[in-house]
Amino acid sequence: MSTATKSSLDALAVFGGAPAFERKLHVGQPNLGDRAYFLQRVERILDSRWFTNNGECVQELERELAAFLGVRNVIAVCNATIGLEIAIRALPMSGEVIVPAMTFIATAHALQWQQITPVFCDIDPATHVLDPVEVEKLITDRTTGILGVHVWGRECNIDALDDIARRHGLHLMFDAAHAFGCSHRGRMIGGFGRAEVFSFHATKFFNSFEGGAIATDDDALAKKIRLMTNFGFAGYDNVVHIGTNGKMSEVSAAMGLTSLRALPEFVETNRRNHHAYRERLACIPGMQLFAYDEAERCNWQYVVVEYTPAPGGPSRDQLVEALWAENVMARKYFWPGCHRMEPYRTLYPRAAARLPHTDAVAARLLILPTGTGVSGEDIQRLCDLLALMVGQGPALRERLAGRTSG
Ligand code: T4K
Repeated sequence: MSTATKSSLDALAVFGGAPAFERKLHVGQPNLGDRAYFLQRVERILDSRWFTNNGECVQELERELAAFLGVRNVIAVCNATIGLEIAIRALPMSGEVIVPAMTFIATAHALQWQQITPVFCDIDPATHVLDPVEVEKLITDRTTGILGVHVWGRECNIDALDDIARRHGLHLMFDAAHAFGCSHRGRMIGGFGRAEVFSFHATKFFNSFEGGAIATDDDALAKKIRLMTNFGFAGYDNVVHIGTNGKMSEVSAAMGLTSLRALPEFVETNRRNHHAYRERLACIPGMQLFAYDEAERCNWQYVVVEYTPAPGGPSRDQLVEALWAENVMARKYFWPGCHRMEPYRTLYPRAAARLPHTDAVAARLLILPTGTGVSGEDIQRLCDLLALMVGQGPALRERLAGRTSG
């Protein structure tokens, strides 16, 4: 629900007007599939008294995911962060691993958590994924792997990274947290590198409340990952490997199965929303919508805008402040980059010098709400707000700056 269109700066909520939206429009508001199906699965779980530890729903979800992705093995996990940690350890990576800083902090933490140095590498500013030329420059005799991130669901330059990994004898794996339902050369993401890790967190377009999955075509690696996900148990009272607790619960798997049945609807809504944004943002100077490759399968789950203010125009942060006042909870993912957050800023102070594209892109990013909770009318109103804010840019900038300093 939203209120009437605004036509002057005075009407903006940041200056005391009523917010344009009565309820908050979140980036990452969960999608919900068929509630009745989910509740029926939960009833079954309750009746069965089998709540976790490789239950019926987890097994069914793993089978359906493997078929959907076209990979030999899928191991459901409690979240992607633990999934990354397990896959990294199972390969095993050690020493130094090359990774982008343009990612959610979990990618870097999954390495540093196990005393592996994340060597932050710059991105291609056009695609926001690892620049293979820069990757190769960072290889040392301590490097054991490359951890690419298919950020926004846009696939890495997989072929070039694969070639580098082969030539240097490195492990290649992917953080595919954003890339469920996306493809590379027509093949689903999930089957590349040694392993790929998906996130099914509530904020992802496909969710299992919390959750994730590790996909790999390598049967021996999958066996090891399965052991590691369940404390190393090979059977009752028989521990054969170091492990942790990475298991997905039955209720999460039931939600995953529910989301899987609604996948076409979720993707179509995201695609429609993306196109609506594209049409409206094209008329607003300085707003560049990140483009997906429409020749590939795509989940369209992030509406990523690179905003370059006109001279005298409002800054990205001022726009975010003004949008939040209107109940549009736009985000600045992944500003300021992992390298500028602790402990990395202190541990690796020299990393920033080699990340000019990461810093420049991160300073421009504005992520806008999408998903089944966002309608075409919401997008129109939101873009009308942006047009007003940018159109009256110098005045908005001055009033916001004056308000802060006053
Ligand atoms: N690798 C990459 C590249 C990732 O992006 C992520 C996670 C991971 C690895 C690790 O995956 P997991 O271990 O989480 O499976 C959020 C998510 O928590 C995180 O999963 C996600 N990426 C990241 C991009 O976004 P925050 O700190 O921004 O979350 P938060 O609490 O601010 O929520 C985001 C927005 O969603 C808020 O505006 C509120 C809204 N929201 C959130 C929840 C949880 C809802 O409307 N409903 C909800 O239930 O990290």
